[in-house]
Amino acid sequence: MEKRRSILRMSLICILTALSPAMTFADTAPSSAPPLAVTASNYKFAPSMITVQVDQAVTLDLTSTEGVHGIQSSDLGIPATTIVPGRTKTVTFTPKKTGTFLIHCTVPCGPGHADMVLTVKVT
Ligand SMILES: [Cu+2]
Repeated sequence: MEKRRSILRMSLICILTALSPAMTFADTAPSSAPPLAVTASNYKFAPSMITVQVDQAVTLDLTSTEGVHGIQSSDLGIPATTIVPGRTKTVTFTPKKTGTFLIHCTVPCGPGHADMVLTVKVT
């Protein structure tokens, strides 16, 4: 009986040892989500709305096809970021609360500037 218990214990240790690398990988991976591409132009972001997960790091690949634009959100932890044609700006942030956040373009870019909004849904 004691021997059987010992074998069971050893089996359990082997199973946990075999599983732990995968568990460690899942725990330490900052984000399994692929980067989200957001393209700015006069006077919109495309897509105009993105959905991200709370407490999960997300990376935005920001480009502009027309004009200089920008984003910033203290609610979401997005630093002031200028988006210039011909360059990809990469921003990584981790949303800390759920909700819908409107990010207005931070660069006065022309007549449609006031309506230029990127909506970020955190679920
Ligand atoms: Cu603007």
